Amino acid sequence: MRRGWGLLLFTLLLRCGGEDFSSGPGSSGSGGSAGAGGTGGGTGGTGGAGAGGSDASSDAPPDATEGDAGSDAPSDAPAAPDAEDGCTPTTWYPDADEDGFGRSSGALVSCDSPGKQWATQGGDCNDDDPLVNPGQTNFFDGPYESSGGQKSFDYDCSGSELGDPSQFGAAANCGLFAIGNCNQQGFLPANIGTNPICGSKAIRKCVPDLGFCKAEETTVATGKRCR
Ligand SMILES: [Ca+2]
Ligand SMILES: [Ca+2]
Repeated sequence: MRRGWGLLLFTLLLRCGGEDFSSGPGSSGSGGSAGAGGTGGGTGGTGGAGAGGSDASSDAPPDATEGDAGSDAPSDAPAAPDAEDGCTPTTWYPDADEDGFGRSSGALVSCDSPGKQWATQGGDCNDDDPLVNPGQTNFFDGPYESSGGQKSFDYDCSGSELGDPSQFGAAANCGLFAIGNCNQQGFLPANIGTNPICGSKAIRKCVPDLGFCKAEETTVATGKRCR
């Protein structure tokens, strides 16, 4: 009889324990899933908040982005006209004699020409005479007068006076020492500009005469040309 109670008690304990064990893992599993759910809920809550945040941020940034884009567009807009202008700053030189070369002083920078008496090339050393400029390639046998009152043959504004190579150069000395080479002729100094023979119309020619080299001077219509 005591054995029978023992079995009954054991059975009851076993049943309760079985339920506990069978439900333990189950409830533990569900508890785990509930826990996971709880975590998920928490995460979901956080996610919700995140989603809410992302919603909030998805609203704000687009606006902000659009706002930025909108603010970028206007800020880009002023730059566009500049590009459309195609403005190329150019240096303009005052060109009073309108020979295409201006004075180096008084230049200004502008996209458009300031007027007829302005040139894009400078270096004109005498802006009162259209024959005088850095582009001059001709030679002249008469001087021009600079602004300082000096006579000059520097028509190309190079800083020196070059003689026309197609004409005679400077006259040589005749006399006793030129006997072996008594056939030269050239321009005598006129001393008008810095090159003594520029503008000279006096030619000296060496001529042999009785064993001596004699000098003969003549005047020519066209003087020594220079630039
Ligand atoms: Ca000029
Ligand atoms: Ca010159």
